[in-house]
Amino acid sequence: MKMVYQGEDRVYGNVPHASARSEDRKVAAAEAGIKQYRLAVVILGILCVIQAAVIIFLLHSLLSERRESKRTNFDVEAGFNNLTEERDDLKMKLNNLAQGRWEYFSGSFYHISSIEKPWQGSRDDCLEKGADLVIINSKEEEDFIRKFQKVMWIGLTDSETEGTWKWVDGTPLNESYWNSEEPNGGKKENCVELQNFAFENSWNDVSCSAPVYSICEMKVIP
Ligand SMILES: [Ca+2]
Ligand SMILES: [Ca+2]
Repeated sequence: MKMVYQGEDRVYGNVPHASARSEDRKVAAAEAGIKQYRLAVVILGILCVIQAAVIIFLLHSLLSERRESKRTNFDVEAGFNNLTEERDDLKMKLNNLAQGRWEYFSGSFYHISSIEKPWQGSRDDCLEKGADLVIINSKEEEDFIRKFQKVMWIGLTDSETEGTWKWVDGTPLNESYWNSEEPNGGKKENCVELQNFAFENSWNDVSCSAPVYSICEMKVIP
């Protein structure tokens, strides 16, 4: 009986020892599992960050490409519109050249009106033809216009500021061909006609409302 108890003691004495080892193994296995789980979470986190970075990079590239593409399209469209405008302008000028009597000189065509009008009305007629009242830039151009032997409006006025003469394109007067004692009209004479065509100094300031022939200039070569 004693042996039995001893045996039983050994048996009962072994039970907690084996159980503890089993528990240790379970704990170790659980810890290993937790470690693996943590490692997996960290790796997953890193992958998510990399994926997000790749997506942001791709989106940025895509948006940049689209912006660039839009800009290119806009440039092409603007260039096309400019060409269309230039073509229409040339068409109008060619039509007017074909219809009227124009003379070519040094990069421009010139047309002399058949009726006398005030300065502004004459200018409007020139603008309708795709031209403007003549701007005289050189002695050669002054001589060319004098050879028509006609009293004509030119594109020079001091209507804006008395005594400050400006051409119709807004440029100031540098080289002038005033007749002797001209300009002499003060505030009553603000527009200029080529009057004394027999002489190089042929210009006269006169009232803008006077009816006078005019000469248009259409620049074709800048
Ligand atoms: Ca004046
Ligand atoms: Ca005068």
